[in-house]
Amino acid sequence: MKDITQLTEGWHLRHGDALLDARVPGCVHSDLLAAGAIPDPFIGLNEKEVAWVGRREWTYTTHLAHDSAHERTHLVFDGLDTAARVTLAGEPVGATRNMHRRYRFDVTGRTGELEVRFASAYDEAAAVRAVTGERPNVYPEPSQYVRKMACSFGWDWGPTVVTAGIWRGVRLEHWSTARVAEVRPLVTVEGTTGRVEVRIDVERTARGEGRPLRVRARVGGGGGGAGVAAKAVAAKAVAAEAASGGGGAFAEAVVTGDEAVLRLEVPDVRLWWPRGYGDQPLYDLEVTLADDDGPLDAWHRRIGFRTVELDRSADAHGTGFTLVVNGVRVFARGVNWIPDDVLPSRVTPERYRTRLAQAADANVDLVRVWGGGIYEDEAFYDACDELGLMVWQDFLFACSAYPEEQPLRGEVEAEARDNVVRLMPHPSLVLWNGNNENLWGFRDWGWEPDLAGDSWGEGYYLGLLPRVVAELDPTRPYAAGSPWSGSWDHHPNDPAHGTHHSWEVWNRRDYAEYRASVPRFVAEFGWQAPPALATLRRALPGERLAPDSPGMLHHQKAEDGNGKLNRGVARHFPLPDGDFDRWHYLTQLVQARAVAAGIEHWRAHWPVCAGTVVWQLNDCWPVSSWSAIDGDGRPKPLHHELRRVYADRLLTLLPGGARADAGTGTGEGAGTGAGPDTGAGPGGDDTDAGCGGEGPTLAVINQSADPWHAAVTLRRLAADGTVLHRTTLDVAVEPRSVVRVPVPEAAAPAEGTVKEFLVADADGLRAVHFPVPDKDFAYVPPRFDVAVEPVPGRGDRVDVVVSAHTPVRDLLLQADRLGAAAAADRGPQTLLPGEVTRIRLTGCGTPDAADVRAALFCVDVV
Ligand code: BMA
Repeated sequence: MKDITQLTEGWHLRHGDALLDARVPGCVHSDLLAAGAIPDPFIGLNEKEVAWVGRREWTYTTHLAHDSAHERTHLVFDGLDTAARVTLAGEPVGATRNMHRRYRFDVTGRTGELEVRFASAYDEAAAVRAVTGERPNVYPEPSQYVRKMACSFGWDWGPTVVTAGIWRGVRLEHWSTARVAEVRPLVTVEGTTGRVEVRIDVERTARGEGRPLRVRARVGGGGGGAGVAAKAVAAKAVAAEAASGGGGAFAEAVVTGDEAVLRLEVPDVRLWWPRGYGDQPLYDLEVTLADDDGPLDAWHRRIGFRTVELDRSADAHGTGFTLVVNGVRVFARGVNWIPDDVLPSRVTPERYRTRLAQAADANVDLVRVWGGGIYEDEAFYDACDELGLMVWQDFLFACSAYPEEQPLRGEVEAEARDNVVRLMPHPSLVLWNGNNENLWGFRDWGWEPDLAGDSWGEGYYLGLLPRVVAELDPTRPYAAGSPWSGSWDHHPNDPAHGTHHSWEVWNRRDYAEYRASVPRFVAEFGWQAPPALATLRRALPGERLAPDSPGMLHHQKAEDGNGKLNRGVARHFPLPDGDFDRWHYLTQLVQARAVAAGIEHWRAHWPVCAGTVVWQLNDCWPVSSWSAIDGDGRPKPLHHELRRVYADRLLTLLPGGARADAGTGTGEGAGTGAGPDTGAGPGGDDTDAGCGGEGPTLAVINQSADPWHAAVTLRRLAADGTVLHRTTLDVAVEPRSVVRVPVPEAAAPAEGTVKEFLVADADGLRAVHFPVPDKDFAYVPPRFDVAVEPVPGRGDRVDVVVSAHTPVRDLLLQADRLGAAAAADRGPQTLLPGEVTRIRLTGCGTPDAADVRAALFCVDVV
């Protein structure tokens, strides 16, 4: 049987004349940090102090003594970052230049000092650029010349921390006769039967050549009981058989070549569903290889049975982009995912699980792994399988033109093959996508003339990658890019066709303008806010915090980020002068409102719009960014707001006058000012048939499998909360549909009035509509009482009970002000006079009511 020795101990990193203890998996920065040789790049302005690390060569060493009676020994690296020469006892073993691939070297019979010497990624990039020539990049960094996590080089939310190191596992595999080289399970469902076609590649030693081997695939588990049947079909096989029983079934073939295809069927299969649509049963799939002397090798993964299609058919509105899972058309409630740490080797399985559980807690059902990051660790996809989070996986190309010449072309193909095979067992994976914004960049950001005919990646996105997916993983859909209209016949970011990135609003306009169009699928849009105060205090110790204090500015990487934050606030509120706490509350509030405005409007236009993917779920260090969860893992108010606007049931009031046409402009650059606004959208059909008038529209959204009969109470209120008009609308909403009804004239505040507002309530859900921006509204000074009530039997929990005497708009408890580990269970909420809310607070004991009061904010414009 194959024998594995993990090589994670005994490594050293050479630093000058010193040999530092090294962690493997890990990276140079972590080792230098542990040794006290560099300051923490996440704190203050330290990022600048550690820039030299990425410009140098680094060498890792360990001693390889392991001896084995097996015929072969392979040295296997699951990830080397990036350009490395590997030697053993001074003799070459191999060379690498791709962080995203696994490498396997034959070191049979060799021992001695194992050395992995990493070139600076900058030097590697320069060497490749010298061969391929220059290509445009949104950032002034060489990320397109080296197959390394692009955001290592800095991004508009990330520091420039150019890593090197053995960033994933490394081990010796000792084996004889034959081993399982690759397994590709192709999962399909027909009627009530799940099928898995297991394609197995075998590698043999010379002694194993031609020897009959038994290859067995077994499926079991899934909560399916013993009712699993199996059929076997063997390619190049001498004999095949199948049997079932004992809670599983197997198919077996005898092979003399190096390939086997085994097919298994699971009758009455339990389907895997995205969260909110059903359960996530996972079945065990085991492959074993044996000869007459006994077992040689084994492979195991969990799989799930489900179908996924991407409906891109043309219709009256343009070209759709709708995911269909197990035959059910879904509105994707998505978030974009970036590497959770700029030192990605630090992200543990527990941290993945925590972060993804936070996404699930916000009613997210799709996570897009963005192309400037990494193909994530198994633990990421395992958690998504279990949590029912659909995964959209980008191939790793972002915001630049990529040469298609060698040595990159071969690397791109090898990397694509490696990762498609690695990730395809996961049922959560629903879509492969060619790149982030490069088809758009070519057309709009001046690349086309700059390139003057040079290669730029189109051959990858429209040629190589779809070929690789069709060959290796034909059951999954592939999209060429995000955004992408489906062909060059339309602008790549045309909202009426395929995926759209909506950046014009954050960059230049008020968030209300999200309501000006109904793209078919919004794959990116977002709004910035600073992190939680406790995160800022940790990252910027000793700094007198101000929007433009040195640390705040350093931890804001977006072009004119603070300008855009301030203008975003100033459209709604007087910009607080010198009051950092209020600025912080208002920027976080505007972020939550902005993203909610987009999602509410686009969900209200299902099925024309079939998904929103918020930029962005997480951060990779403490920074002001578009994230819902900050770099220390603390939720911003947006995270709570996502829970509301992504719930199965949503009540929303859409202001009047917002015509919602598909195809109103193409947006602009990558948030970096990279390109001009083309404004070249072709226009589209009116998709907003339900709200032609000037008054507000009530949208009742039901994404659940059950009908919703909502009795919606509409109240028109005076600024002090006096009810001026009240009516109830009975709205019946079919499963997975939306009903839009005009608000009756008597209930609607007059257009432009500063003295009245509208509230809709149904089944514990609330929507509010103010006809004018906050700064123009005639608010009465908010008044409320606060009490702190212990939760019986739970010393770590209290309820903060707030009783309103006036309307209290967007009341928010910033829990982290009460303790670094404190958390509140809700975000901004609007109360009417006489209403009481209970906010569950954990992680800070029983705080004083006065302290709680100081951590409570609300709109206070008088
Ligand atoms: C899009 C993303 C990222 C970027 C974000 C915010 O361009 O794909 O590149 O961080 O917008 O500008």
